Amino acid sequence: MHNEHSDAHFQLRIDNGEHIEAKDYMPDAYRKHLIRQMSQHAHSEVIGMQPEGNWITRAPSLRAKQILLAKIQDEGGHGLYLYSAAETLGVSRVEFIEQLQSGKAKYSSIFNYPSLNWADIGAIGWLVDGAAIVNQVSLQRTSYGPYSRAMVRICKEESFHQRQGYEIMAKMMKGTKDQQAMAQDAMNRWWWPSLMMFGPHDTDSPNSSNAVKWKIKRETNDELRQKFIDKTIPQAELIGLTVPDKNFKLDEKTGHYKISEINWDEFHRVIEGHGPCNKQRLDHHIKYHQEGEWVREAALAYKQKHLKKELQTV
Ligand code: BYC
Repeated sequence: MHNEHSDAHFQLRIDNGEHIEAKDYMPDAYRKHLIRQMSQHAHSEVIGMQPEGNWITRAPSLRAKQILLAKIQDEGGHGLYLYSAAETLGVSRVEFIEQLQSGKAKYSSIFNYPSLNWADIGAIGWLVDGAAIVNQVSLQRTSYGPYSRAMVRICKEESFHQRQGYEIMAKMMKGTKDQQAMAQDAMNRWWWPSLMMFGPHDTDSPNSSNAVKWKIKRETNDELRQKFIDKTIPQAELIGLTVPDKNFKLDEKTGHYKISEINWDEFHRVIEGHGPCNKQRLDHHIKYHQEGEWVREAALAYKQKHLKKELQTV
């Protein structure tokens, strides 16, 4: 029999497909790995509200505005579920925000690209949420219970997000020549960065071997990227969009599409802080976080007042 507080017992539980819960024994490295990944994930949801928020006031109809508002609000909610789930690992929300704002913690590379026009809102929903959902469906079976349960809720909303983006793209492709050109231009700009969302190739992914051993990742970066490619290329073709890759080809034998090599220099530049919008995204977060200080103070004062009252009545 293994000691319940041993790494061997922990690995046995993982191998048996059990969920690990907040108060269960876990190796320090497992805890650290999750804190890193889950907080990055939460930051991505929240920072991801910015490129879309840019178009709320300029949505082309009331219907489009309502849908976009609801979607962005969902993303804020996803951030909330994920921060709460990550806090069960012993790090506070305040610390997570400090790590984000100081540049110590990452968020998804994709949100460092600008949203230049309405077609970009279509491309973000279709491609960015589309890539996210492939990853997140897999994460529903991740080994850490609170992360897995957060993912189940998030996936329900994310599939609606993907569809709203695809609907925008399909509508523009049925529109005027200018609208079609806008949709194609958005596809050209968002296609490659969306593929980068899955992270480096498996052979260049330092965190993958532990993630797979501990069943934090149920599928690898390359496996998930391939799923996304296979699903998305036929969707593009169906509405008349051209995939911006001269070499992409369906391999009839495997049923998988082959694509050109991703520009990994660009990926590394962006995750190291030198993408087109890294500074803008962080500056914006810091500014509005500071402006919201009074709301946090008021909420805390309200909580303390009521706690005092409760204690007096005990
Ligand atoms: N961007 O060893 P690897 C959304 C980093 S939001 C930035 O493969 P790992 C939405 C990686 O962190 C949902 N950094 O790492 C919201 C590592 O550096 P560190 C977004 C990246 O963790 C609003 C290094 O590269 N989804 O849907 O095993 C509007 C080596 O990589 C990226 C998530 O956040 C990247 N793309 O695998 C619309 C998914 N890729 O940390 C939509 C959750 C890699 O050692 N995260 N890096 O300094 C994951 O599934 C995994 O963390 C990753 C990377 C697949 C991203």
